[in-house]
Amino acid sequence: MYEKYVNLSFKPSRNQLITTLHLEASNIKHAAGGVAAESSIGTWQEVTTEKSYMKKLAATVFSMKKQDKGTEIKIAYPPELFEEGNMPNILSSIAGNIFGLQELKALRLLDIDFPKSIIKSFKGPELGIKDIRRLLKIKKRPLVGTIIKPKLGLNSKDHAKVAYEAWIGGLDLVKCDENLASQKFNKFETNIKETLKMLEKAEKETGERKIYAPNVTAETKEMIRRAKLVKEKGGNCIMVDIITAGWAALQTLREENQDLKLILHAHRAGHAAFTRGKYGMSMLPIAKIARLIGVSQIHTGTANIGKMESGEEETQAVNSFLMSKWFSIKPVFPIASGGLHAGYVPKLVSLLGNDLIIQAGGGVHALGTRIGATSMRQAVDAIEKEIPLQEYSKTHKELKVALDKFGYVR
Ligand code: CAP
Ligand code: MG
Repeated sequence: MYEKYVNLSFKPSRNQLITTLHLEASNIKHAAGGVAAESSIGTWQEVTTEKSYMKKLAATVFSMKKQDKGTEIKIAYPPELFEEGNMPNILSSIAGNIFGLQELKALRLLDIDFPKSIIKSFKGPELGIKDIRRLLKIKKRPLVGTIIKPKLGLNSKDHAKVAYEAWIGGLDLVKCDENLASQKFNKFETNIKETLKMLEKAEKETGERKIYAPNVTAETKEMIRRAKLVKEKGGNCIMVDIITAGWAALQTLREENQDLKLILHAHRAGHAAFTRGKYGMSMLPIAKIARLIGVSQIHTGTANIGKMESGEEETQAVNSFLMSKWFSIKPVFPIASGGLHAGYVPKLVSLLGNDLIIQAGGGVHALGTRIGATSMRQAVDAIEKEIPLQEYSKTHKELKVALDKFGYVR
């Protein structure tokens, strides 16, 4: 039954959507056919209701390559199978039921190649890398930022004070943590009021533009309300947890952002539930989906530096996609975050390049926010001046504090 969805001599046309998957099963051809059937028009039985006019909508497995472990398969989908501009719908086919098929021992979606017709049905980022650099007047160097820590619990005034210390210390960006919303201890409205006041003060005192990324993650209508409030109060960025908020909500927020013109900071909290396991999807498809919908900057990992698992090659591949030319879809800023500190900056930049936002939470606030912030900025300055960190720390005390505490990596 499922084998009829496999045709290894099939040559997909350019307008087809192509997925690449890693598959493990005892009968590969049957399992691969099952994935193509269940993600397009088929099921486990031939049904009497099938019409000949709809067969052209069937997906086709056109490549099966044996790997050391498992098999890499490629599936071609006619674009008419999907509703253009509807990301949840596209994913409900290509990344929906298939992971639950009993005969599979592993199934991971490694990549999605969207055809032009589908790409054109999404707007992509309202603001991309170029817009962010223009706003900050930072041409080349990596951006440095922090996450307010403790991640939850500070009241609005203390939250704002930490942000001020971080900006005054030299950081470009301050963000809320992924699980801060509008809890009683720090309501969104007072958070915005107090912190944007501090942003203005820090900009005046440093003569530099700064970014504040408050977390608007909530029910969708409420997210829009919060995003509008940020705009009204003079903010330049909002953050959303794209996995827990969901793709439909992100599409709605992006639609609204056509008018708001805010930097859309995408946090990926929850991604590791399915990017790490035997069943799920890799970060590359997530990055493609997020860029297509229209985030401005997105967490993509630290190339196995720091506290979070993320392969070096994988992070490099995801980041280079985010910055690649993709029809008229703007390039997106990759963000490295998680267990980072000033001592890691040279290694991060050597692995991931200058078009990078480097964020450190514990690595900043453990030293005293202002000192930690300055250590991050000095690390980036040292790279720009091509001076080894240890050398630079001899004349930059905050960097020395960081290297003494955390050490550094060549
Ligand atoms: C980092 C962080 C980020 C994670 C996200 C945290 O804090 O704020 O959310 O880095 O991981 O809560 O852990 P620290 P990723 O700097 O104190 O580790 O970027 O991999 O999605
Ligand atoms: Mg966090």
